[in-house]
Amino acid sequence: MMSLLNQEYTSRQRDLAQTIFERYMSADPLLSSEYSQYRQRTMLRDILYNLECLDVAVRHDTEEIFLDYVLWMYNLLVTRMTDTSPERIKQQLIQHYQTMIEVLAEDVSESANQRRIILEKAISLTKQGQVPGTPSRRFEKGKYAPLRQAYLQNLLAGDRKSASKEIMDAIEAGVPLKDIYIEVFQEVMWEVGNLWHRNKLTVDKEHLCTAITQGVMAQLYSRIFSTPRNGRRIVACCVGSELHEMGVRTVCDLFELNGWDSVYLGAAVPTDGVLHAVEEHKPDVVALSVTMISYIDNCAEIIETIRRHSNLQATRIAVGGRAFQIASSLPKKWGVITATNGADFVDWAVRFFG
Ligand code: B12
Repeated sequence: MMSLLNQEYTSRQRDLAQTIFERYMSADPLLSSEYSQYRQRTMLRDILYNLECLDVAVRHDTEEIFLDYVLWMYNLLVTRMTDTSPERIKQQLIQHYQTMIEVLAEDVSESANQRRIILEKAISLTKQGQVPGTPSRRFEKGKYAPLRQAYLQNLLAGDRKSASKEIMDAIEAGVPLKDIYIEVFQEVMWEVGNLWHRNKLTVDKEHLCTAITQGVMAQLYSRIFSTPRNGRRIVACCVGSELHEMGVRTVCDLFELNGWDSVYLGAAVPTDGVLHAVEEHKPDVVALSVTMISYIDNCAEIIETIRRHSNLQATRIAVGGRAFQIASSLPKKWGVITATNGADFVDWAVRFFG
């Protein structure tokens, strides 16, 4: 399996992961010959991450959090463990979830039953799992498909000058900035993610595509900041150890384009930091971005902290990012605003604030 995040875990979580690992390995004698020492080590880390995802799903009563991860993991392994057939990977994963059910059944916590139900669903979902085939359909459709394709090819070639020119020419030809952000940058970056997931693109290329796009975004600033100001302000950031900051940067740029002032704090802002920025800048809206589901807890904590402060009651709180496209019921449960992309979020702000 793949190691996702370098988290700090408690000794109880580590013990549990060790027990699951040992039982899993002894349940199927084939595994010790199939798994190299390296794979066994990364597997232990992945079990910790699996347990964490399950915990987040249970804590927020949102099984989609774990089930989305289960399918994503199956697809990832199929393209990474090329020495093992997709059917065998399925068997291994099912055996793994079964072992989790058995080990967690010995746990007497209140949520034991809920964990079992989610893991049983994970098993049936894995049984139905399809090997990923075709590239994402949205990327290849619509009037911006040629521009996306040309821009992506420049990114992959590491050609900053041509990537930038492609975008500047499109703007000169009348493509609105909003579409450049949502229809080109966002769609291309999502496609970069799909290619990485399907093992068609290496991590260095993923970083390259990100770095070039960040550079091109910066070239658009003179256009974005020239819109007349409307006196509104947004503070925006990623929470926990979240590194995916292009989404919330897009949000800020689109708000700037619509006359707002944005205080863009970037990646991985701790709770105290968000609170300090909100107290200092007194925004109309604070926007919290989460991509990796592990940071949903951090987001919930920040919302609670802001709400505890009586002087911040007027601040509207919004959440968004990939995690809330999966856990789509959470924003309503928490009583906060959400939107699936930056443009829809601006539309909400225009309706709400006029
Ligand atoms: C670039 C990238 C990275 C870069 C990020 C660099 C940076 N400076 O941002 C780096 C290399 C650091 C990275 C690291 C990792 N990544 Co990554 N990454 C991506 C990638 C390809 C693109 C992200 C992006 O820029 N998207 C474009 C923006 C514009 O879209 P967006 O974020 O969705 O934002 C829009 C909306 O969501 C919304 N929105 C966002 N925030 C907010 C907030 C509010 C309030 C509102 C209303 C709306 C809103 O509006 C935005 C604009 O329209 C994605 C693929 C994807 N599908 O997103 C994978 C992806 C997110 N990464 C993934 C993974 C696995 C990882 C790593 C774990 C990989 C690893 N093994 O190291 C680490 C984790 C790091 C961490 N702790 O956060 C997976 C996550 C899968 C999962 N099951 O969770 C993805 C989906 C790739 C994939 N298809 O498998 N990654």
